[in-house]
Amino acid sequence: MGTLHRVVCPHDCPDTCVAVVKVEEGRAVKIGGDPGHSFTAGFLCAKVNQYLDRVYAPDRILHPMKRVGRKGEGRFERISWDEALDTIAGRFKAAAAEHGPESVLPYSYAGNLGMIHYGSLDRRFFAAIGASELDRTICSTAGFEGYKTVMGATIGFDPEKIANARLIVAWGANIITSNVHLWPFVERARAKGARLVVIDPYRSKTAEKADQHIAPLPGTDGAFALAVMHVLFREDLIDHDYIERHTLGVEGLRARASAWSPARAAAETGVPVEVIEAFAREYGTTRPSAIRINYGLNRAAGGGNAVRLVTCLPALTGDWRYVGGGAQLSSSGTYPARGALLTRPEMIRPGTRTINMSALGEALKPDLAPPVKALYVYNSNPAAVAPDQEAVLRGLAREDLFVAVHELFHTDTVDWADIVLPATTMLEHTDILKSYGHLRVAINRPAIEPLGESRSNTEVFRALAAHMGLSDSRLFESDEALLEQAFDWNHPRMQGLSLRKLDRMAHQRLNVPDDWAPFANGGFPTPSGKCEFYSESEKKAGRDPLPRYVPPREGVSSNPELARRYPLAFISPPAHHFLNSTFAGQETFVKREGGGPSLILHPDDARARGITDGALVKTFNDRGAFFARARVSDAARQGVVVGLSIWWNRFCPGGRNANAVTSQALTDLGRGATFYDVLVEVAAAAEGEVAPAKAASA
Ligand SMILES: Nc1nc2c(c(=O)[nH]1)N[C@H]1C(S)=C(S)[C@@H](COP(=O)(O)OP(=O)(O)OC[C@H]3O[C@@H](n4cnc5c(=O)[nH]c(N)nc54)[C@H](O)[C@@H]3O)O[C@H]1N2
Ligand SMILES: Nc1nc2c(c(=O)[nH]1)N[C@H]1C(S)=C(S)[C@@H](COP(=O)(O)OP(=O)(O)OC[C@H]3O[C@@H](n4cnc5c(=O)[nH]c(N)nc54)[C@H](O)[C@@H]3O)O[C@H]1N2
Ligand SMILES: [Mo]
Repeated sequence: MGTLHRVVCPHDCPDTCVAVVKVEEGRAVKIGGDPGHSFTAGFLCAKVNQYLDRVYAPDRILHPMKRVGRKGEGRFERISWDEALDTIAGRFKAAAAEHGPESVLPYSYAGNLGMIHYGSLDRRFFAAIGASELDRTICSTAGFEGYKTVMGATIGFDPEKIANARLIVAWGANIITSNVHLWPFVERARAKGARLVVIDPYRSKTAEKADQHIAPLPGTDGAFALAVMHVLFREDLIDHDYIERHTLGVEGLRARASAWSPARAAAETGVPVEVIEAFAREYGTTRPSAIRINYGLNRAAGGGNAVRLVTCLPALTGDWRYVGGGAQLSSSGTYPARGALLTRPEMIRPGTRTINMSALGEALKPDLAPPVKALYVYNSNPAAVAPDQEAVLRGLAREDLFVAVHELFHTDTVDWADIVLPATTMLEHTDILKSYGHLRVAINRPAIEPLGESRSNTEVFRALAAHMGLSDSRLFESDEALLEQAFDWNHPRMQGLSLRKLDRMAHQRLNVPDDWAPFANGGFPTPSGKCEFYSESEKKAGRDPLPRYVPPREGVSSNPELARRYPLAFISPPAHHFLNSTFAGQETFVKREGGGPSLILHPDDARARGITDGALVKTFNDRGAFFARARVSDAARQGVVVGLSIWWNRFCPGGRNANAVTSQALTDLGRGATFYDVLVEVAAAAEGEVAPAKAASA
């Protein structure tokens, strides 16, 4: 008995799975993958398999609340939606009256990637009241800019066709953890003889299963890529015909590469010369080769140029000629999405200031002019995920800062809220989704009624606009109207797709050929129509028209003075059972991640510090410190320590996670965060030195 419904996972992951939910008497009782989905192929990840525990979690926030305790104490009392919305509206108006409307700041990211709940009425609402604009840079803007400078758009090989490749390079990509539905296609290629090479400072789950693991120092990928090109040019392993017809600026690129001999790159990256040479030869002689670039290499000072350099490689070798060859960072540019129709940038008042979300700590300083006086957080957990945590927490702790948080769970950010609003899950609202890791569109219809008094993001913004006394009809559009606006339905790639069909089929592939090689005959969506090694638009913007190596800000060789005090590079990539900080509040997943934060150190680095496996260690630099259990293992290369993330602060001994040591410095392109560009020192800690972590909730 019961009915079957299909919903779409909206979490920030390239896979965008369609799940089948069984509902009995209004209650969801079972969840599984949709076998009819060509990419996700009927299985769900370890996290979403347990999704009903999340939907029906006893600690889910189900009604609006106001703070009753001290700031940061996290004690709340139930109130009505009217009281909550009137309070928020009143505080927004008061802040605007005293300090101007820019003293209101929205803070959101990709807690929900559905097109309407990620960005639509929210953007219109904050533009209408004249709030500060938020530059959403915390994840991918550096890589995006790097890729787009070369390619024109984030379009790459069809991920399903990676099965055709004979060499697969996972570059800063932990496929098994953060893109698991690509893995079966990789395995299919390997069954036909393909080799998988992983380029990652850490022996990730993917690197463990690879044919070869190359471990450069964090933030040095640009030097590695230049040396690969150096060998490709030197040994003439390039596709002259493809370069001649479809690229721009090869001579400039050749000149840049000539300066990066494998020996020079070896010194910078920590990868032996022979390894660089052998990789370059293999890449230069294996067709088709597919580079799965992911965001791991875009989180350092030179992350934009690193991705830009790697993106140049397949045009040099002519890999774009082949189905399944080339590179892929994100498939998002393949979709004819109409973001501007959803968000209406024309509503932004000219001259409105923009605040970079990756420097939230700076933005919350009381002496900013005008100061931020009201913060509205949704789809994000900045107290745990934003860099330079001490600065962020100092800001959130300001008595004069009003904080509203729209959430499902009592996150670290909720601790600092004055007003808390309950949000819905994918089972309870409507949305439409593209993907950044495949080529399907999916529609999400509610399977059950919203739990408690929870409301979706769009619903809240309609209600907030009403409580603010606003009347612009664009602020009140229905979810149905927004779905219609999400895509250019007349675009050739949308031929055969429609809302009506999606309602029937749940998901459809974009109208691209089955055997799609997007740039086999050139046709790059750049200003010149070519693959741009040289970019005139970059030059016009006052930047380097050619890609180059930008070393890490906090590198052992680029910043020797800092490295004397803090000699270890620190990276904090995703833990397998968390999704950023989502799921990190659930006991099941906390247990599967070992019960608390750990720090992986190479045996040599551990020995030099008298640290043994399982010991409590303190990881620190000038910005802050966090505590974790040492895991002594050569999965971390020498000189690099790894703290899989993102833990909730409250479950960390001492109440701080990895972001206590990360910095607010920004990337070369895209103004992005530099989470993996950090130097630290690690020391054994006395057990009594820190307050123990709180236990994970049920
Ligand atoms: N299970 C799970 N899945 C996720 C997420 C999650 O938290 N958990 N997060 C989602 C989100 S928001 C994103 S953006 C993506 C992120 O997923 P990915 O794009 O795969 O990026 P990261 O996990 O940041 O890094 C991938 C690998 O890059 C390595 N790396 C770190 N620094 C460098 C470097 O300088 N050079 C190179 N070559 N490699 C480096 C890391 O050790 C890591 O193993 O995954 C999404 N999927
Ligand atoms: N140290 C370190 N820090 C990092 C990273 C790292 O690798 N290392 N990765 C960075 C990256 S790549 C990213 S993308 C960011 C991610 O940072 P965030 O975007 O903040 O992602 P999450 O931590 O998953 O928090 C999303 C929150 O949104 C809530 N949410 C989910 N759905 C909805 C909804 O429909 N409505 C509302 N109102 N809320 C909802 C969830 O419950 C969750 O608490 O973190 C960054 N921070
Ligand atoms: Mo991300």
